[in-house]
Amino acid sequence: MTAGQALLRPEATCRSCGHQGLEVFLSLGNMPLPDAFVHPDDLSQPDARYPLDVAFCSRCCLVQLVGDVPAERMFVENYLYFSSYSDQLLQHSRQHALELIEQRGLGSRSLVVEVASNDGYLLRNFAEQGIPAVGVDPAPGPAAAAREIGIETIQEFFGRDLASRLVSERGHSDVVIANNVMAHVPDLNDFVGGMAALVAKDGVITVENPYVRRLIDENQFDTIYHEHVCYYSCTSVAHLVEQHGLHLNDVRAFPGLHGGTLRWYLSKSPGRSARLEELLREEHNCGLNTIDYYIEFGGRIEQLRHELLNLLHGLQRDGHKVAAYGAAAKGTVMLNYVGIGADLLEFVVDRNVHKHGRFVPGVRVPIAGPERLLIDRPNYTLLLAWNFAKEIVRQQQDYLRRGGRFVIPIPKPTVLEHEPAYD
Ligand code: JHZ
Repeated sequence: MTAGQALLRPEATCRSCGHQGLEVFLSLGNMPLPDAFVHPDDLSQPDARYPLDVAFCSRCCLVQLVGDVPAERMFVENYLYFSSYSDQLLQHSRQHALELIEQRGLGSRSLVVEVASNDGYLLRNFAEQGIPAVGVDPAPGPAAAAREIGIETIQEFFGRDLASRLVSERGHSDVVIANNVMAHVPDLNDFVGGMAALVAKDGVITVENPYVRRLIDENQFDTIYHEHVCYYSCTSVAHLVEQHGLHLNDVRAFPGLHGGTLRWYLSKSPGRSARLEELLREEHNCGLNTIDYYIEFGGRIEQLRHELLNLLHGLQRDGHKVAAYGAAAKGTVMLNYVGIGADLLEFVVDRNVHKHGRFVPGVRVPIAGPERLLIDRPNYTLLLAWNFAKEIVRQQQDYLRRGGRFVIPIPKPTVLEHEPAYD
């Protein structure tokens, strides 16, 4: 496929509406699994690689991957992501919980279920106030961490089966929360059908995910990886949930979270807010609901790839030491797609201790703790976790004072001269 062209795949079926004939607008090639950080004992084994082809459905407007990797391989065998490493995310989640408690009048007789509850980063806020809260998460490490802080966690994938078990054992849920998980589900209708079965007639479901419009507008191509099978807009969410008797009624935007997150509010009765109507209109007017919106994307990220490589090679030629910050899943995609390996980067640092001593899949760059920035003093540090730029730069004042500089890769490779403005 050449840049600026979409390839019709007549055999490919939309995960939401079943339409046959998805239009593939981007191929990132064969990529390793983004969270399969390599243990030193496994360095002699090659990384498993899978294609990353991204398509648009012209019927329901859902952007999605064509092709699946078994979910166990991604979320059970290789999942070292712990939500609690970001203060920003913790604050955001606490705010979300407190708002729900107040608005829904939740108390000791209520039930809150969070799907993909990870290490209990959000449910702890309900538990603290004595509100019954159940987490669902198939990843062993995060589920164990949640139980350690007293959050009841069912270590399974969520779908209709688990929903009906929960209903028969615990009754319907007043609130169902699904943050950064609806993008991860290959069988989307089983997942949304499960949420519809679980939520009470007068209950609410809140779903958060990065917004596909920001992904495209800001070249956030590194958030495209095997774990993320779908990329949502208000239009595609509305189509999806209608099939399950749910109504998309409201939306809120969090521009500084994960590169631009939307929170959608779903319930069993209709009642669209003015701000949702407005956003739906905007999506229509800007062309987000047509393949044309996506078609130039591949060309733009190819350009970004050249610019970033030139910048880093130039720094190296001038005798500078370069490292990276953030062994994020998106970091794996950035390094592998751009072709930044151990020849250019000395190491990647990350706060998540579970990743220390491992290597970034594919490019095999070693991962260490953030203190290495002050010990080794790389002149430039590529900020792979650019979504947390503000939080990370704030923590790294010593590194900056000693002359270190951050390079931000998107929307355009730039050496950061000031504190990032977005929040
Ligand atoms: P972060 C993950 O993607 C995976 P990733 C997942 N599939 C998903 O959907 C998104 O999140 C939402 C570290 N860090 O969150 C922690 C510091 O070291 O952007 C993480 O390893 N210091 C569930 O992996 C990484 O950076 C810090 O101060 O791309 C960030 O990863 C902070 C704030 C983070 O997501």
